[in-house]
Amino acid sequence: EGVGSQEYTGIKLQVLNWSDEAEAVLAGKKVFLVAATLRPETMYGQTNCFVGTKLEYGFFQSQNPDEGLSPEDGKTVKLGSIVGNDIIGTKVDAPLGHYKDGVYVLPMENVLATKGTGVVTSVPSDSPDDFAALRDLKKKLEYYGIKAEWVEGFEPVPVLSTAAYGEMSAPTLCEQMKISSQKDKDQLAKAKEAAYKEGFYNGTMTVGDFKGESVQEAKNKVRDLLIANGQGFAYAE
Ligand code: A2H
Repeated sequence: EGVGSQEYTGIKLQVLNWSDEAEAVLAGKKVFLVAATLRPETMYGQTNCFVGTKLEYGFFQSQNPDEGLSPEDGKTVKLGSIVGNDIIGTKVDAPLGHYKDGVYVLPMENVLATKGTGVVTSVPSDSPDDFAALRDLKKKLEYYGIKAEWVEGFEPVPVLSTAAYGEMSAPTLCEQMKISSQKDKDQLAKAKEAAYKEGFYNGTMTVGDFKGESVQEAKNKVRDLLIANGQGFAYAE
């Protein structure tokens, strides 16, 4: 990221139930998918997790079984890898999330191989990219090879409120800007910028442990809570 670096939070999504393809390889192992986010305060609104279908995902042995993947740890041992497509339909725990029984791993077209871990935890209330991609999947289950139960009932959950866009900044912006799919990349980049600025500088939490506090205050508190819970870690990229 040029000068300086971004403060990410790694979110540990524990696998609850593997997809059939992954089950054959990874049955019985305790595994976390690690998602990189700049917005830990939105984790209350997770509805699913995204991966790129063609990307290769490595599996690493943890030094400490409770620590998960530690990027600073030079000694982590790579055990193998699996292609994103083979983990679609895996059920994972979403830390702090509204959907307590877990959420599903789904495909997204715009996941970059070069950013974070290639795992994106999805918050469609506040991320226009996540909202547009999840809506595409719901419209075209067959085309994307998605089972209805992986998306049905997983609606955007309000997390924070802003004067400009209310409690659903991403759906509101996608409608205002006539964004019709995840392929509208230019418009999505603008919507992302608008949602981020308004949410971060003018947002108030409407749910969770820091309800009523400003997003700016809540952000670090939620990150620290995730770390204290053993469900997250801070890192810079
Ligand atoms: B953010 P920046 Cl609610 N490919 O988390 C594409 N996108 C990726 C990625 C990858 N490999 N790895 C992480 N990301 C997403 C939450 C969120 C995010 C919300 C709103 C905006 C937002 C829930 N998804 O990002 O290019 C992750 O999505 C916009 C700032 O480094 C991560 O934070 O700025 C964000 O992109 C990092 O993007």
